[in-house]
Parts: sequence; structure tokens; C-alpha cells
Amino acid sequence: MRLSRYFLPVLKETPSEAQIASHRLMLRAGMIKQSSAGIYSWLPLGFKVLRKLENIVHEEQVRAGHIPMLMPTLQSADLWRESGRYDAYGPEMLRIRDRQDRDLLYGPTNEELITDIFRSHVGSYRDLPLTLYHIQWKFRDEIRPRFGVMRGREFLMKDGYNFDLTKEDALHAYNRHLVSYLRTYERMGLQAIPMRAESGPIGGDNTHEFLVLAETGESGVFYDSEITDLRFGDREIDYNSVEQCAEILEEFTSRYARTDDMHDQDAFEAQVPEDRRREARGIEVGQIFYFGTKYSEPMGATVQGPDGKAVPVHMGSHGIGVSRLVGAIIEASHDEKGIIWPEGVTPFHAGIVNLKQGDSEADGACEAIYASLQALGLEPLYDDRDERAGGKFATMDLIGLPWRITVGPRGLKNGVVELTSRRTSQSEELPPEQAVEKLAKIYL
Ligand code: P5A
Repeated sequence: MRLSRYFLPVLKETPSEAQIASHRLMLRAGMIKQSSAGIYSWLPLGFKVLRKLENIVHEEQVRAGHIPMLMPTLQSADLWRESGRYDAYGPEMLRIRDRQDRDLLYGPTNEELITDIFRSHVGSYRDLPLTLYHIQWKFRDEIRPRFGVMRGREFLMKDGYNFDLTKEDALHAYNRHLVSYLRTYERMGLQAIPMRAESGPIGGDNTHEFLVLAETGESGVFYDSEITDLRFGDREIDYNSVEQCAEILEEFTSRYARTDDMHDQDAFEAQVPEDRRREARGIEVGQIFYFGTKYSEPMGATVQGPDGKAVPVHMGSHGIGVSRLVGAIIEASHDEKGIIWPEGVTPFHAGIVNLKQGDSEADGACEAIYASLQALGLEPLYDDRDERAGGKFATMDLIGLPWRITVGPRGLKNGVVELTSRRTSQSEELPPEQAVEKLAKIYL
């Protein structure tokens, strides 16, 4: 993409309404624009990051054996009356009436809708286990939407639902989700720690929230500092293996880690030596639940078991806050100049800065680098505007691409360009082809 042809409405001024770095930086970098409280348009740069996160989520869900689909945003109130949640959900639910006077709602989550789909089409235990998921916009009329996309009213969620014959099978589905989430967040460059939490309106006793530690996080957390040394890494695991999934769950959840609603100071002190006790704040980027037959029983979602008897299925649901993650990644990775994208989620792989637009040699070298990166399947952002170097650098630093190639007549005289890491600020001079090769090694 050529910056002169792109739509990147960066702001010079720091927007006064933004209280935390990610919100400020998303507005300044032209990623989002508020349309009303807690509701945002995703401008091209923000949309690109959102799509990248969605892709990672899809890839990891499919790897775990889960099946993608798409449910609507609007749901019938009648389904929610069956589960009893229409009244229980309260003012966070946006209720709508259509021209036929039918009650609808903008879905805050989809347990009822998916249970209805299941009961209409599945009748035998032979069709289990089954996990379906989608990535779809949700609406929760939060009393205090704030921090930009972190606590929006409209937000993008991946929500998955498992259907199993027994509690034991459903707990394997729970463990499998935990494992696949660890992998998902790591691919986004994040450490998200599973912590014991409250289940709230979704229900059930078995639940973990995934928290990214950040001073601006909305949740208070208490944990054993040893947890922060754990990495999922590139281990290969068989998602069908009950033992492997259970072992990983044990590894990542056996140490004390709880959100403040579940915190127990006596247990904390008994289980964790003083020098490892940490109290901090975190951003909740996902949550998994096992709630047994809470929806299947009242809604009649049963299967015929091996003995011919109809039994309600055991279920769980599992959510990732996809739009919130954009903010969470920025909270975890920025400096005073702007965003620093992890390579796995960056909107463009590298920026090309032409220090002397209009100089035929500099223009030619930039075009050649641009073309070679594209030929490799990488996406460069070429700042081909007629602007001074300082302004170009400031824009690149603000939007946070991990690598920048700077091209100017002086370097070209010696046959070199400069390759700079956004994270370390370290630069090296090298011939243009080598800069391209280096990026290929990093990304491909
Ligand atoms: C699990 C999937 C559920 O709704 N039902 C379907 C279950 N869980 S949850 O914890 O309530 O939400 C899942 C994740 O969505 C994100 N999230 C939000 N993101 C931005 N703005 C909001 N207002 C908001 N509310 C929830 C969180 O990341 C949460 O973990």
C-alpha cells in the first residue's frame, strides 16, 4: 500500500477523552472513530489488525477441531424466555421491537441460539462430541463504556459452544479450549494467564478468565509470580488426547491465580511464599465455562444415549474478546512514540520511508523494495508522500510497524538502506536486497 493512496487519518493532537494509552493511540493512529458511546467504526488500519486477530483465532479453533459458522446479531426474545435469561439479564441487554410487535434483542452472547440449532438437528450421542463457534458482533449496554474498544457496547467476540454426552467429555472440551487459547494468545504476542473467576450471567462453577497483566486493566488480580515464567511455546499437542489437555491445564492452573471476586487471602498466603505473591491489574481477554445442563435441560436439547434413553447434553461456552484484544495488545506493547505491533498481528509487515521523494534514485530504490516485498507475499506500507523526514518517521513510529526501511540518496551512494527495528530502535545499513531477505527470514 502506498501511503499517498491510503486512508490513514492520523491525529496530531492527543484526544482529551482518551484516558489510557491504547485508546489514545488507536485514535491518534487513525484506527478507529467513535460513532456513539462505546460504538466504533474500524478505519482501514484498525480493521486490518482486527482481521489478523480473527484469522489467528480461526486457525487455532480449527486446529483444535472446532467448526466455524455464523449466527445473526439479532435474536428472538422467545428463546431467551425458554432459558429464563430474558428477565435475568437486566439492562445490559438491548431489547428491540420489530414492526410486527415481536420482541427481539441484539445478542450479548449466544447460548440460547446455539442450543436451539443443536436441538433442531442433533438427536444421537453418535453425533457427539461437537463444538461450533463463530466470530460475531455482540452488544452489551454497559453502564460505563470506556477505554475505547476495551469496554465497548458493541464488540467483536469469538464464542464457541461444546456439546457432549457426559460431564467428563465436556470437561475435556473445557481443557481443550484452555490449551487452544494459550496458543492463540501467544501467537498474538501476549501472555494471557488463566485465572479462577466468577461465572456471572453465563453460569456454572467451572470457569477461568484469561488475563493480560496491565496497569490499566479493569480487573484486580492476585497470583503466584512463577506463573509468568510459563510459556506454551511451539509444542505440538493432540487436541483429542484427554491426558495431554489435562496435563497442560494442570501446568497452567495449579498455581494460585485469581481475580479479585474469587480471591481468598488465607489461601493465597498458605499457598504462595511471600516473595512470589503478586497483586496487580489485568485485562480480561477471554473466558471459558462449563455449565453442564443449564441451557440444554430447560430448552430440551437432548440426545439419545447408548442405552436408548434421552439425556440432556453437557455444554460449555468459550469466549475471546477479539476487538478488546486490539486494545490489550497495544496496552502491553507501546512506548511514548506510539504502538509497537508484535510481528504476528502487525497491519503491515514493514514501512518504507523515502527520505527524498522525487529523487529518481531514491524513488527507484523504494519502488524496487516495495515490489520485492510484495512478490514475497509481504505487505509493505510505502510512505511516498512529499513530506519531511521527521514527519514520516513520527507517523511510522505512531502506527508501530515492527520494521522500517529508510531509503535516501546518501545511503544509496554507498549502495545501502537502513533497516530499523521499532522495538529496539536499532538500525543496520545493508544493501536493499539484503534488507528484503532479512524481512523474508523474519516473516516467512
Ligand atoms: C463465552 C462465550 C461469554 O459471553 N458466552 C459465549 C460466554 N463470556 S464473557 O466472558 O462474558 O465474554 C467473553 C469475552 O468477551 C470480551 N468482552 C468484551 N469486550 C469488549 N467490550 C465489552 N463490553 C466486553 N464484554 C466482554 C471479554 O474479553 C470476555 O472475556
